[in-house]
This record gives sequence, structure tokens and C-alpha cells, in this order.
Amino acid sequence: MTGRLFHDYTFGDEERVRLDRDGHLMYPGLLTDEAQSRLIEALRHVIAEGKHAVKGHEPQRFSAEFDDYLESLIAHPQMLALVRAVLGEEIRWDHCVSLVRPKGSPAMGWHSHEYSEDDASLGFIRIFFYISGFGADDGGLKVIPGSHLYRDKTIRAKDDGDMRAGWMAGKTHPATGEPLAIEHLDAPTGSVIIMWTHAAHGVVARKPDSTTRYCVVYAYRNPGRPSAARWITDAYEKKEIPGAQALLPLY
Ligand SMILES: O=C(O)CCC(=O)C(=O)O
Ligand SMILES: [Fe+2]
Repeated sequence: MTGRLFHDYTFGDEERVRLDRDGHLMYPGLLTDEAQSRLIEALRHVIAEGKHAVKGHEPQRFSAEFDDYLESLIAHPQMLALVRAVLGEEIRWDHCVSLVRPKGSPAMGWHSHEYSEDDASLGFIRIFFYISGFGADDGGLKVIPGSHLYRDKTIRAKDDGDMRAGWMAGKTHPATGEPLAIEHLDAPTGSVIIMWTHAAHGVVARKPDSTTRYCVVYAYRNPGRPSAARWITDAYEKKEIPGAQALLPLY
């Protein structure tokens, strides 16, 4: 039996407003100690599996298919309660990807992800488990509050300078009217960050003298459109996973 995943938390009106205004919502230290140690063990296992990876079915990209604990979280009651609080009853699981960054890992440029650009009533969220946390200048996630409201899947920039001079230039937050601004987040150990998939985000380099940053992301969406990031193999879609059957089909 998989144990408790999260400590107690609230997703009420205030959190909903923050998520919809900013495009992301952080719960610092939400993962239980047990979940944190099991996640790190699982991610090390996925890395070991990656040593004999087959192209097109890489353990890193299909992480839940390679580790029982990661699989058990797809339909964990606390996971589903959080996802349904955000997206409503009708949900599908989309992917589970390992985002482990050893010390010295390079930065990841600014980008956004796609889903249902033509119908904003269909949501898509990523739930990042930042098990080892991160510093704003050490493997940290950076965001642009309000960028998700453009629902633009094509946002790209190599660094903050390019972002300010490019996609961001002259744009304001559609809800507040304020100029868009870059924010470098800081996350303590065990933090969970929920993000609307269209939000602009990037990752700063992990320092050469730092530690490994352990992170895994689970993605869920309202059904209704195809999903480019739906990394579930045909065989896995047919697998009997307790509680997860209804979450696996595309529609
Ligand atoms: O590694 C991270 O913190 C975020 C990676 C990312 O951009 C993603 O999974 O979409
Ligand atoms: Fe991303």
C-alpha cells in the first residue's frame, strides 16, 4: 500500500485565484518524508533503467512505466483529489517524466507547452514534485506570471534577455494590466508546484558544486483534444493499474 503523499493543505478560493492569476502555485514542503525518500529511490531506479534505454520508450520520459512506486502515484487518492480540485471531475493522466538534474546541469531555455489552444475550457496542468527543492540561482524554475493567459504554445527564448526583448516585450498581464515580469522561484525541500501548461517557464543551471536536483512531473488534463506530450505506450494503456483505468484513454 502506497502511503501518504502530501501533508495537509488547502486548495480553496484563494489558491484558485493565485493559480489562475499567476499560472502556477507552490506548496512549499508538501511532500511527506516517506514520499520524498521513496521518490528519490524511484528516480534513481529510473536512471539505472535508462542505461539500457530503447529509443522511443525512454525511462526518463515514460517514468511511471518503469517504476512501481511512480506508477502507484498516477491514481493515488491524494493526487487525484488535488487534480480534481483544479480541473474538475473529468480528467485524464497525460505523462510522468523524470526531471533529475545533476550538479553542473545546464540551464533550460524559456518555453511553453501545448493543449487545446482553441478551447480554453479544457485545462492541462503539470504537477512538479521538487523533492530536493532548488535555489533561485541553482537549478530553479523561473516563470512569468500571467503568461499562461495568452495560451501560446510557441513561447521560446534562450535566456532572460532574449525573453524581455522578444515574446515579453510590451506585453501586459491580461488580468491585472501590469507589465509582464520574470520571477525566479525558490523552493524548499519537498515542494510541489502546480502549473498551467501554457505558462512560460525555464530552468536555471544547477551549480557545478551543488547536489543532484531530484524532480518528477505528473501531468493531467481535461479530455477533449489530442495531446502532443501524452507519453503512454499502447501496451501500458491496456495495463490493469488499480484506480487508473479511466484516466488512461486519450478521450
Ligand atoms: O526541470 C524543471 O524544473 C522543469 C522542466 C520543464 O520545463 C518541463 O518539464 O516542462
Ligand atoms: Fe517545460
